[in-house]
Amino acid sequence: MTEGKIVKSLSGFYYVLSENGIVYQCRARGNFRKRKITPLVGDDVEFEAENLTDGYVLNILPRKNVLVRPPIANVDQALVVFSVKEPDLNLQLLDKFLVHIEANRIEPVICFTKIDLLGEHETKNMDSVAEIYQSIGYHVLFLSMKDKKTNDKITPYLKEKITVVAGQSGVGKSSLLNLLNPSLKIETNSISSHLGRGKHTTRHVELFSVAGGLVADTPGFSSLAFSHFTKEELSDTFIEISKAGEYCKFRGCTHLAEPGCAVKQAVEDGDIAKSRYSHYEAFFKEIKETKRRY
Ligand SMILES: Nc1nc2c(ncn2[C@@H]2O[C@H](COP(=O)(O)OP(=O)(O)O)[C@@H](O)[C@H]2O)c(=O)[nH]1
Ligand SMILES: [Mg+2]
Ligand SMILES: [Zn+2]
Repeated sequence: MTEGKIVKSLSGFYYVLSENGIVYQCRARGNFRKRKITPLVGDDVEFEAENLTDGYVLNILPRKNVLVRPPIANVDQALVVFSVKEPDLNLQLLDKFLVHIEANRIEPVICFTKIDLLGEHETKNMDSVAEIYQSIGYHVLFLSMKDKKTNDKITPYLKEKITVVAGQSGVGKSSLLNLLNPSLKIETNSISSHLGRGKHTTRHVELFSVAGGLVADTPGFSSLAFSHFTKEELSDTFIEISKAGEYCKFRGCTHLAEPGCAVKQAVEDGDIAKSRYSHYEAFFKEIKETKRRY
């Protein structure tokens, strides 16, 4: 019996990458089937295979986490890709992605793309945006497909990790993966990821070997609904709000209108960015309204 990692799942077959770098086509066998556990891409498994095409997955090793959309286990990291232009940067959407990523206990790396489209003044603006996120503790990368150094900037983050790529359509996710691994030849500038969910495309999930790690070609966090969130979980996922919140006068302070709120004070003092706080308020409202509907 050998250990390996499922890198692709298609038509009842699981493709297991073994430690020696060979991929074995396997079927599922083993007691996890009785327990109704389905092997997922990203799973570490024990398997046996006498040849390349007739292997068996026998056991699924404990999972660190499970992402639902797309279905991937053991995700370490998410590249949160936002273009600074075309489409314009939307900080509320960025914070929404971060909230969902934090809730899944996945490490985000913020990638601002298309920086070649910025003028000098806009570059300064972007520096202050980056500072907001860096001061929270996030890694922020500025990337352009037209810059040869882009590859070197991002490669160190991918090594030995499972990474999903998150972000709106058109921000440059596919271009980025192609740059990192030209043999992938992923179609760029396509809106098919939206429209193609119907007839032909089974949205199969696959992990590609990129820069010594594994990267999912499927955009991570395709659903950003708050239906599974509680209001408490929301403040936990805003790292700096959760930290400041320890000093609020009341336990369970929502940081909206209570007296002695350390979060509101921190916003006033400029220690928490106004944009971040107003997105917290907006998401809080959204969660409240979602709950009311049920
Ligand atoms: N100017 C500029 N355009 C880019 C950059 N990265 C991607 N693009 C363009 O943005 C469009 C969308 O890119 P794509 O990779 O398909 O985005 P995706 O939908 O996120 O996968 C394409 O026309 C790319 O050529 C960049 O760094 N600079
Ligand atoms: Mg794409
Ligand atoms: Zn408070």
